[in-house]
Amino acid sequence: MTTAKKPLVGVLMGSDSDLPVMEGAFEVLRKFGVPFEAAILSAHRTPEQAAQYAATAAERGLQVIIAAAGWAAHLAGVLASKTILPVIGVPVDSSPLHGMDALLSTVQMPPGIPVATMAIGQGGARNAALFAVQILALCHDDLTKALKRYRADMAAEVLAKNAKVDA
Ligand code: RP5
Repeated sequence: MTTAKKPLVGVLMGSDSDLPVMEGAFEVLRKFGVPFEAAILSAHRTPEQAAQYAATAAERGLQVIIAAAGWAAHLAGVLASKTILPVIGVPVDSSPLHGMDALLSTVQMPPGIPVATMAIGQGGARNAALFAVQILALCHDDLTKALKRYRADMAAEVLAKNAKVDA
């Protein structure tokens, strides 16, 4: 999956079973008009290809990587070890431990190789995309404007609910 323009964000998933969790991230990136690519690569099942993806990401024009994985989720950490691009990790709730295992294996990077770890599951997926947009906004004024509009719309939506609160 690749958008027409040259991708700025690479979204990797450890398995195609992670796709439904990541739909929200794709939706956010599309909403902000951020070109992205998505692929299935695993730290365990396709370790060479995952490492190669990260090692060549910057020269291919990517500026941020989002990595989603469940169980012992080493994908984000492995990618982060092969690139100096910011890597955002999404722990997927696909295991019998409901993602707590993925959360800890994604967030508990030893000092030296950080992974910006989001919340478990669909909420984390959406936030990963928003965080990627915020990183890109550092060099893209149009994204800064769009993010401010997004926040204002969100606040207005919340405040509008007060009209319906019967207390
Ligand atoms: C991880 O194992 C994937 O990220 C996925 O969340 C989990 C289960 O993968 P499948 O067995 O469904 O392919 O590597």
